[in-house]
Amino acid sequence: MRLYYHPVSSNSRRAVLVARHLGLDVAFVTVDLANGEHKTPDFLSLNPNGKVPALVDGAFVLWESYAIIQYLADTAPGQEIYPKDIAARADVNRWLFWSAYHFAPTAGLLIKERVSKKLTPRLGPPDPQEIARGEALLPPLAAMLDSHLADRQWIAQDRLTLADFAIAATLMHTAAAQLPVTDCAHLQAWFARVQALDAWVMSTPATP
Ligand SMILES: N[C@@H](CCC(=O)N[C@@H](CS)C(=O)NCC(=O)O)C(=O)O
Repeated sequence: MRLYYHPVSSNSRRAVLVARHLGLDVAFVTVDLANGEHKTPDFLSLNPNGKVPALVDGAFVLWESYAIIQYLADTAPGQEIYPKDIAARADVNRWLFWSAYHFAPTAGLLIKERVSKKLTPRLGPPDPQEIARGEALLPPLAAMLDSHLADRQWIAQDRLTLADFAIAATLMHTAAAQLPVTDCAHLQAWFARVQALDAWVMSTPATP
């Protein structure tokens, strides 16, 4: 399999973490976002949205990071991070959808303004209104997750699952995007657990 990604992309990081954790035979191919490689015809033929990550497995091409991590888990024999039991899987899926629909896009407001625009100047200067929006909308989401984690080690099923990798990936930009999550003690303790995993250590770029 080949995973087209960028080391500073949190959506990519989700897929990289899962591939590393599962020890899958995946070749990681960097897409040069700063120079617009993701908008070239070659890359658009893989992902017509012009975004990373994208996964190629033989003739099968898959985009959308959450679909990719589900697929990666389903290809790994004996994996334990994406349950087969219907209710347990639904519990994990619930958090994946929450991440995809609420948490990541909201954090993404701040990541775009404070990280992406720095890396890609053609995106223009930071927009104070978008920063204000992110700063207002993210804390209630973080507080909900924080309280969920008050008496748990992991987000779903009392064990490490795709939900942990999916949500932690977004937090890779906590410092650079000044995400307002640092006073959430339970969330921070859980994030430290994820950061201690080999998959996280192996996936961390030298300069985030
Ligand atoms: N919903 C998509 C989002 C992918 C996405 O927005 N990727 C960003 C990097 S984190 C990207 O490629 N941005 C380049 C662009 O939009 O021009 C997923 O989860 O894979």
